Amino acid sequence: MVKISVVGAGMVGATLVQRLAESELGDLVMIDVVDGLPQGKALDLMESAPLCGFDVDVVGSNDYRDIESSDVVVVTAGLPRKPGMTRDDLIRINSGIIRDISSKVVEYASSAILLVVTNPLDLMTYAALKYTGFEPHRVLGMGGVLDSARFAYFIALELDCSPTDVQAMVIGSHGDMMLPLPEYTTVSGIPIRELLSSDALSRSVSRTVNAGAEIVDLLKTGSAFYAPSAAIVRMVEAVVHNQRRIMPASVYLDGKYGLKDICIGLPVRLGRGGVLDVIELDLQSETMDALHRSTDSLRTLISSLEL
Ligand code: TXD
Repeated sequence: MVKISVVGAGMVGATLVQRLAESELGDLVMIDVVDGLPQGKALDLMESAPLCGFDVDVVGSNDYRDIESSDVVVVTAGLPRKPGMTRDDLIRINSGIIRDISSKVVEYASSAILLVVTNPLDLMTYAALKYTGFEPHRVLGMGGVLDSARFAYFIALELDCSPTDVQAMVIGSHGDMMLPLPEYTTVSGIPIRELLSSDALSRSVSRTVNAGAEIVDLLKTGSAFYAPSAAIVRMVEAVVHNQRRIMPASVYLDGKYGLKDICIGLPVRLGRGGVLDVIELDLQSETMDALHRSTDSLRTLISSLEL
């Protein structure tokens, strides 16, 4: 049986475990620092098994020994940015959390694929890669699948069509500098520009870039978790079932796109070994420039990590 561990039993982590259990992708372990939280959520979830009809184990724990021999470890642990906290404060706190978790993953699940969800995403993916010392194809971050799903949904709203018919692509850093790519976005194979006016397209692009903040403003406390957890499931499923699916992920680059020693969102082929390869798109020159600008700003933030 495949074993999947999820670190962080908060909104994203617990919703993810529910989705994974209900799709019977593997046996599940949910870890958190808060005593009783993962145990309580795991028990509640297992009590739904007779009703929902799934037959996998869900264990909640505060002890990393329980992640032993996991095939996939998903990291959703971290603090959200709070009032008064600077971006650098958040980076320092969350990278400390990523460092602790990385050492436990190395100790107990040294052959796992490590999927990072904690924000700021591209930096935390890079930090996890450095802290674990894992091969780059085994460490990746979830950002672009969520951003692309949001872009697809907003396009579907504009077109009044089924969101499932929209194939959208968003690359770049997971944040304000993300790059929704209309030239790689289609609806049932039809290029998006043949269906949507440029005004409607730019509305969809800007709503996509602000989508995380739109949810935070509505919720008042906390951030999105339904779509993020669904995006993580797609990635975990691609690994566990060796689907070789093509989707954007934050990945380590060693020369492709003219970029080195950085993690940023680009399309990859995802399968059992993790990142099977990074797909090189023939980007328009302004998009390539924008991608390089966002890696420049990531690089300045990397200097605030204690690596
Ligand atoms: O697209 C994406 N990548 C994202 C990222 C989409 C949505 C949320 N995104 C980020 O995921 C968000 O900015 C946070 O950094 C994480 C988790 O978000 P969530 O909404 O689940 O946060 P919660 O509900 O506060 O849960 C975090 C949990 C909480 O239960 C803490 O007790 C736990 O993390 N935590 C830890 N667990 C284990 N080990 C350590 N060290 C630890 N520290 C905190």
